[in-house]
Amino acid sequence: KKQLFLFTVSLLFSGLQLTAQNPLVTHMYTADPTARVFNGKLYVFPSSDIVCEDGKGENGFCMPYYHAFSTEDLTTWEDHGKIIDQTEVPWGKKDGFGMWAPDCVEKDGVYYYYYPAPPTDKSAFRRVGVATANDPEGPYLLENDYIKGVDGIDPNVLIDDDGRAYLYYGGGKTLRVAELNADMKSIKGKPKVIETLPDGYKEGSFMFKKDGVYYFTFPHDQSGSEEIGYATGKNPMGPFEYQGIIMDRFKDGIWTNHHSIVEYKNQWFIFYHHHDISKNQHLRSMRADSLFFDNNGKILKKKATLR
Ligand code: FUB
Repeated sequence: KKQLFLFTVSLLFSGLQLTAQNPLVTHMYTADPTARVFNGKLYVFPSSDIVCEDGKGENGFCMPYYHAFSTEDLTTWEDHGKIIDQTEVPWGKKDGFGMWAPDCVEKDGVYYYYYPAPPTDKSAFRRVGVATANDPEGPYLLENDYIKGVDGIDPNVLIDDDGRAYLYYGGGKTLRVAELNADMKSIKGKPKVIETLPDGYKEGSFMFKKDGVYYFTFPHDQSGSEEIGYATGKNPMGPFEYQGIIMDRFKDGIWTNHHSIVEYKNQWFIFYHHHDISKNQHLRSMRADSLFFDNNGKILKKKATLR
């Protein structure tokens, strides 16, 4: 099922300053948007919030499946429908409602979709699974088991210029990184805790590389809601030096924010979420805004364009 949605954001695109409307789609709740450019299109892979019933879900979230979205003009969005459902996860609880923030990357023509889910073996709060496809829109084939040695949420993958791939993930107060093997479905050695970041709860990290610099970005909470901050380094596994805040915390009753940063058609964007349709922090909507760097590569702080 394909549907088209119009959205407008405050962005500088193809030389035009457009004033437009966030959130990006309104026919369903979407959170944790990971934006990626594949084959000239901008794809977004969010998680999905639904209303929790009968005590389902965790931490107030009920998140049973993933959709994929794409656009070519940042105005018209196509919903490619459900690409993975919790009931299909071979190693996952079938009533888990715990399909939290995902990521998708491409290597040698194969699309690798990384997602967290609650395992039936109860060995962890979340494990991270991999699904593969020949097209970003699917169909995806789910691996029979989760990635051994990885225990956490919010997987994010960087494929470096030399072809080596790194898996970042979080949970609790720490963010971790492990190098992926060439199969993209297993890790080399033990994950490493990323240090030299600010104290407090951290999750939802997103790594990108620009002009040879590794930008390690992450939601961070010390006082009841998440701001998005970042650190930079010269190595994908750190060390990183904390640089400051990209987006301030919201002060209107939502605890989470979760973002990704991508360049599309010579403009950088930050994708994130807010609860501005529902006013319920467990029913979020994905959004986007343009993002800029100064001449020294520092990210200019972004104020969310709330409507
Ligand atoms: O969406 C569920 C969780 O909330 C995500 O995994 C976190 O990053 C936060 O957005």
